[in-house]
Amino acid sequence: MAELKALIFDVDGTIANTEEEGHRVAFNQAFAEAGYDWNWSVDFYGQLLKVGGGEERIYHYLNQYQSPLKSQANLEELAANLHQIKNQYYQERLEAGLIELRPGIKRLMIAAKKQGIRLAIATTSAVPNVMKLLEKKLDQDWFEVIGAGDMVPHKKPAPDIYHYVLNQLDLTPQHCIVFEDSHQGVTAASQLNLTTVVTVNNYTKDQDFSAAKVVVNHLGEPEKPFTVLSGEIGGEYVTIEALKQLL
Ligand code: XBP
Ligand code: MG
Repeated sequence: MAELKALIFDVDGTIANTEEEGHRVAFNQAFAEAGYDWNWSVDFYGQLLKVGGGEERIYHYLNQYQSPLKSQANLEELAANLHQIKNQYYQERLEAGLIELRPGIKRLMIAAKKQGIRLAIATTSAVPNVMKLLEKKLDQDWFEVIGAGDMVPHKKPAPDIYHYVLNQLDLTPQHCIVFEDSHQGVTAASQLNLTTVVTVNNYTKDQDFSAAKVVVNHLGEPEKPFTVLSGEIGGEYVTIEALKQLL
């Protein structure tokens, strides 16, 4: 059994349910501010989530669903502008306390730190969005490495962001456990043979997680036990001791 030295967390959908009531609503606010009557419903946004990265997601939408605009505007520029506006609205929502951490996240991070296990972030999301979430709900100083957004050439499902984080930590995959919520995230981590624990959410619960070690509904708390959906993990909520058994 290898020694557990670091926990690496995805952000959106894993640390907090940021998508449905966070990013999605902020995208719609940005469209309205820019004078477009587009509205991404909860279900439609689920389809758009297959495109990682907020700017890339807008560009994909413009290209696929608003193609007459192609002759009137530079779609790349428009996507970049709308993404900037959306990020302001998203950060306002974080500031207003509208986005909560998922069960067990803070508890597990505190337990890891007490045992000298290092913490890192590996996300597709833009750096300022990640920083604002950490500032409001956790503590930026807890994280030795924050791998985010455009720090790497290719976003998840490419493994680039995990390469980057492992390099910065100067660790090999066998000493780390990754936390993800999506098929894209697990695909990114599994290409480096990282051991992955998945906490599903409404958008991801039917995805293929065959490359993950364990799939649970959430990390759980003493008063809110988890449900194991696949794989094996002991106890009623995810603990550092149980994670050590996974390596
Ligand atoms: C989630 C994403 C992101 C967010 C929006 O990635 O796909 O694109 O929806 O983020 P992960 P930005 O779960 O890997 O963090 O607008 O900040 O890009
Ligand atoms: Mg995610």
